[in-house]
Amino acid sequence: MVKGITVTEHLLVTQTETPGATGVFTRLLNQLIVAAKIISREVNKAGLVDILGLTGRENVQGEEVRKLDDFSNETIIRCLQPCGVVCAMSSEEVADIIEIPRQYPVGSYVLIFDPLDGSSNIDVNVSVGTIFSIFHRVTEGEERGTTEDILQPGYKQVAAGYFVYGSSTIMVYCAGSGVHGFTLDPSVGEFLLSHENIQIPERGNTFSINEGNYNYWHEGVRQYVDYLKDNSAGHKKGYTSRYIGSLVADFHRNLLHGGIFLYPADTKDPRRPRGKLRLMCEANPLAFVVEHAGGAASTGFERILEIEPDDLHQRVPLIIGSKEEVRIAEEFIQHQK
Ligand code: AFP
Repeated sequence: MVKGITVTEHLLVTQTETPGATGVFTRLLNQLIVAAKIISREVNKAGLVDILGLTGRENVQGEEVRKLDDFSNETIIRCLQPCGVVCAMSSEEVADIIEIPRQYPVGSYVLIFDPLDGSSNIDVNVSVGTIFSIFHRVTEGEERGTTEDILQPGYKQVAAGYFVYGSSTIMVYCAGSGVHGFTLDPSVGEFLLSHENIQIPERGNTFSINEGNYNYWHEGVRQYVDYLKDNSAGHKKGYTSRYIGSLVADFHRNLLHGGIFLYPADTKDPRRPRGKLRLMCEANPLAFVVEHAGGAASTGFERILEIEPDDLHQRVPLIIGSKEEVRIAEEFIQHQK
């Protein structure tokens, strides 16, 4: 497809080629894109809040000032709820399933999202993002969606992707045939095709992990990271470390240039022995994207996309990136089982 076409045009062309497509999926993604444009606008203004003296709960227009993660969450819900495209939603910010109110029609899809991933970085101008995952509903007979519709293994995703609000705002999505990237041109307000059919290099020399947790890792992870840093280990090229602390931004860099991101299980916080990142709204969608781009995503022991979820906010260890790098990491981790 021609570089520079809008994401809407790209969706229309690819969906027209999909047998049985009804247009509902295109409408869902379009609504999500509208929400992301609104969030992007607010993220870009985030640093102005203090300059304008908006330290209380109200801004100059007398409107309530909300935290950006709450704002992003509400924006996505407001853009999707009334459209009749989803039967239920789930968000990192909301404990329970998000139901569709009775006054609105329900649709045949389920949307799971992390509205503002990396939000603790906002104050210091670091890139943040929105991650999304889309499934078909599975319940029949129920009018509204239920938890059963949300708790599906990642291999059943119909589409997934993310937005990064960084030096530019970009969108990367995969609906089953290729991973495509679009960059927001703020002068025309459109996402334009900038990265068609992204393929992650099979090897990469970047590793991304929070090394502050070294003493809390299991032995296999420690040995793996020691190996990456060992100049005498016979690596073709030396490894380099890059860790932003904003999953979408770390993931996006490694997707384009190759490399590996790890957030392993650790013993730092006994309340989350399975790691920090969430299966449904972080690991699954990025695993779907990376596999379609030729990479891999694992817990160290199993493929992320095959995990049968048991909780909306289930956490998992995440090892994701270039296929060969993930394989080597698994070898170290499994060896220490
Ligand atoms: P926040 O959304 O609270 O900033 O968390 C970000 C995140 O979920 C993910 O985007 C990062 O990769 C990871 O946590 C960073 O965690 P550490 O600060 O423990 O390294």
